[in-house]
Amino acid sequence: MAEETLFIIKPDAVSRGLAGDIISRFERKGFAVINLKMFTFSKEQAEKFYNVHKDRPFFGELVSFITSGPVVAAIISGNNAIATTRIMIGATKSYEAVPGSIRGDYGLGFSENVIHASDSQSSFEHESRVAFDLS
Ligand code: FUP
Repeated sequence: MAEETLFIIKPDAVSRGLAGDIISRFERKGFAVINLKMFTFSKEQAEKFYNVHKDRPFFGELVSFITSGPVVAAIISGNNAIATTRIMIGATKSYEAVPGSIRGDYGLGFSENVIHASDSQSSFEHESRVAFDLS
């Protein structure tokens, strides 16, 4: 059944020129790109986006990193999009993510971990509203 999800190519990957490769991996997998946007998060927008983590000790670092440069946000559609995209991005710590996954192939960081993807329908709805400035 077709489902939509959101991913955000983070500032580390955009600055390294990896956005095209990463988008291409989702296209080759069979997903359709429904919406695509390059922008830089404001602090307020980032705090709203990561609201679920607001009481965590790493919240400040997370907001500071995601606002540090341009990101590329995409909404994609396809079978089982939310769970399949989470498999494709790999483990949170890039240095532990298996090669073949996006984090496993492109990164070594933890907070700087290449890509974000929604982990549920409710996070997709919240995150896509914030990233695409929808009300
Ligand atoms: P993920 O869903 O894989 O992006 O990971 P989480 O939702 O657990 O964490 C969100 C982001 O916070 C991750 F991209 C990495 C960052 N993070 C830290 O920087 N330090 C931590 O201790 C935990 C997460």
